[in-house]
Amino acid sequence: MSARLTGDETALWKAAARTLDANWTGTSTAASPGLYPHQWSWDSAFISLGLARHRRDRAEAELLSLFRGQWANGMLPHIVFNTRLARRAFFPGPELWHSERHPDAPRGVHTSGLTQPPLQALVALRLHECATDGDSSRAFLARLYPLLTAQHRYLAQARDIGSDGLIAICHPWESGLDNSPAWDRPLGALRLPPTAYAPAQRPHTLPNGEDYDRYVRLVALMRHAGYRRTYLRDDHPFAVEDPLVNAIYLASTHALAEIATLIGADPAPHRDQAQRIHHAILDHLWDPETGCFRARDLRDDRLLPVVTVGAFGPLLDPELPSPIVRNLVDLLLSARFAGAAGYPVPTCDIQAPAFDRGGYWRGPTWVSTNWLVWYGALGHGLPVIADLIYGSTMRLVRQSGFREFFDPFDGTGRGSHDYAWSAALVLDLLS
Ligand code: 9WN
Repeated sequence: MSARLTGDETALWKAAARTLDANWTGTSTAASPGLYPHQWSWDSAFISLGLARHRRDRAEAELLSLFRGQWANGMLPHIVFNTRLARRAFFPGPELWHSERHPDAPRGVHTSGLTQPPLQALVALRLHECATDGDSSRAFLARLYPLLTAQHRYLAQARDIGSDGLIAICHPWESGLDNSPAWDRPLGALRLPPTAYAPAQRPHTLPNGEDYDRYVRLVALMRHAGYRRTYLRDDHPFAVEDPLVNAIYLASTHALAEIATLIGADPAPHRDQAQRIHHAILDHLWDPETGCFRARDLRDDRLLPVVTVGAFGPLLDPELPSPIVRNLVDLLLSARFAGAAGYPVPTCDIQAPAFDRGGYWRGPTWVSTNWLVWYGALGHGLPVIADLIYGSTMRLVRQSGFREFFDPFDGTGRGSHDYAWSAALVLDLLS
């Protein structure tokens, strides 16, 4: 803990550390006690950032534990199941995915068959930057590097469905922003076979039953096709290029180049790849008419209408042209986002018809997306934006605790309590 923290901040720091301790399972961190008892991919990356400030050994263990679930084709699954828990501890559990029947899936561990935003390389580099023992930290990076490059190779080979340098999500869960209104149109266009699975019983009521049913049916299609690359490219009905997912992919590709340099490997292929992603984000996801980034539906080659917090993802691109940075700052401060929210950043444009202040990823503020925009703003030397988001995030957790998500107008906490990434990212912000 840093000596410069105020009394209030020290109390918050200790509460966050206690939350991470309580969610520690012995080998990794449960995303939230009760609701999400397993290890999720991008949660694990965020959590590792917090652990790095509190229990360095656990930060490394967390990432290594996640990569135990990596498939032989490089795919890093979005859930690694805790096998010590009852099979019914979470729906959908291992029985939806049948990873054990897939030749590429690891033995002795059950996983999902989808992935999530590839934050791990960015996080691994940040872990190194805050390490006190440089040699041991470099040894950790050297151990992780082949796993990270395999993860990125899978994305470039299997998920560049549009052949344009970007990666596509094949399921809303892969975005991490499950029920974002950005996916309403492609989800609504699906003609899906019925499923044997009943809609899940969830402690909070969102996303609604109909959406949830579609999520499960989309998984069934992928599973029946053996999660095959050619099926995903040619036949799978849901394929969307999202600006937040691709900006994370880009930032992690830059991080991979730096990690390569640190451990004496060749950074050039990662640098080339980063250039390709940078240009593709601008060419395919920037809408000059409305001055914002939007997701692209590859199945009808159109930009999706709703503007979400994902529009600010490209701030993670260190080479984002400054006129576009200014556009994003104006949009962020406008009445569509921070200008009308007491506790920014809402996850959907407040003026969009789909905006819902209590609707999970359809409007509420989340600590994870706040952290990403804060980090991007710092990278572009935007202290006013970074301070605004820092202040709003601190007020949220002080007022409502480490909740899963928050009302963007009055800061009311919603969803799960003791949500691990909310605690972890506060530790990172305070450090
Ligand atoms: C589906 C674990 C995960 C997060 C996602 C969040 C939520 C799961 C769910 O919880 O998703 O994978 O059941 O809704 O949307 O971002 O990784 O915390």
